[in-house]
Amino acid sequence: MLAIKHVLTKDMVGKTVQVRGWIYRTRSSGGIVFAVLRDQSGIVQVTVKKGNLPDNEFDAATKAGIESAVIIEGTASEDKRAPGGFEVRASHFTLVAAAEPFPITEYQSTELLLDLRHLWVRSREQTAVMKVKASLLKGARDWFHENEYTEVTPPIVTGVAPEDSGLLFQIKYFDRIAYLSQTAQFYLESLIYSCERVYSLTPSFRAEKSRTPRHLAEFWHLEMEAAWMDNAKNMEVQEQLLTAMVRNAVHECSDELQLLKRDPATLKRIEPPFDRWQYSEAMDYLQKKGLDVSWGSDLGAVEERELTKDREQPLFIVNYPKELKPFYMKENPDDLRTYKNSDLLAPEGFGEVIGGSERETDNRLILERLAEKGENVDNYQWYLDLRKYGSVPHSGFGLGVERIVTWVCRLDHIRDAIPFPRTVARVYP
Ligand code: NSS
Repeated sequence: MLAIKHVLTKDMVGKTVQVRGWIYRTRSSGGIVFAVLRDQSGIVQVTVKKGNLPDNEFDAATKAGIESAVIIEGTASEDKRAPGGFEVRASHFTLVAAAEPFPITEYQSTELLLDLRHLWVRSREQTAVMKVKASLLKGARDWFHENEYTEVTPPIVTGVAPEDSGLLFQIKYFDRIAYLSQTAQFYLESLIYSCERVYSLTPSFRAEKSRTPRHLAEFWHLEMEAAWMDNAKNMEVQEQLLTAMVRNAVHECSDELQLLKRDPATLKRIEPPFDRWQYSEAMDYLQKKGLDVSWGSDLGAVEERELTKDREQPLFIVNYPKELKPFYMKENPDDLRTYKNSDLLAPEGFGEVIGGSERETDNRLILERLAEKGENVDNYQWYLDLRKYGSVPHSGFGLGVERIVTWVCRLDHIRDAIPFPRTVARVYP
């Protein structure tokens, strides 16, 4: 049995091959069926000609509709009219399982495709996105491994709210209330005292009520935390990691990227160091562009788009005002109004893909900030403990995997960066 992409070469011409997969499209004219077969590696045309195979197999081929599962034996041949320039001329056609009329046809509404997501994930675009995502993640894991980070496994059920507590999903946890994790950060912060450099890949949950093209209620979060690291080094890690991820995807998935109409050449040019702009510089720039912002304004989709739409390289925005960011960040001694943090914005208008910071080590400041937020300090005692027993400067960040996929694959909406998107409107299928 051969993967379809291995049939599509000059070397195979004239050889007998076996392929299997699902019928992608099919038409018949007279005594010939032209079926295009799909497997995980690609598509190939299969020509089934009456007389070249037993009659009952030819009959099966005429009846097999889209998404029927089949096994074909035949001769690999060159044919300029076939997609990819090659085809298989069938000598055997085995119908493994017939398909009922497939409910997805060429032009379908977004809603219908979401209702039929369990079937739509078979589409070539969705397959390509999943492959690119896997390749980005492999690039990340390889990079972390080469740089001596330990992969760790933090919990998903938690009692803390490191990010916006308004965005928590509450769950009934035996006879108590618990939350679905928004970030593994606090657990990673504990683990640096044993492993020093750690990372994790987990689902994170945010009860985002607004429908936007860049928010999911459940997303995959790639996070790292490192002891003895300041925010300058933290940003270097981010640009190196991101470049390694993109390079791996370009290397392994250039066909998939092209299928998604993303030119791999633009991604190949991603190269550190990325520019670093102070938050205040970003504000000046946006004001000059005519946006109604001033020092203290948050950067949303519109502002981030304006900052990045004409760029080919990602851009760091550093030292945000404290009001805009969570309580755990380290105060910036050069400007006490701000934290030692950064957001990394993807180019071409895509915007934020990573958020990172150096962490506050002064429990006095952390307690003040928790009190300001009205948080119950009891839930954070263990987090405060981390500063009592050999506390060290440390930093980390969180990378939104689907945000990266949206940019790398040039998708219009983040829901297409995950096979089963979870949003305010949808838990089915
Ligand atoms: O809220 S973040 O900016 N930062 C944190 O959660 C830190 N505690 C991470 C850390 O330092 N360990 O989220 C990080 C990234 C952000 O830049 C986005 O790329 C992504 O996570 N993110 C999301 N992706 C999809 N959907 C939603 N709702 C979402 N929220 C954040």
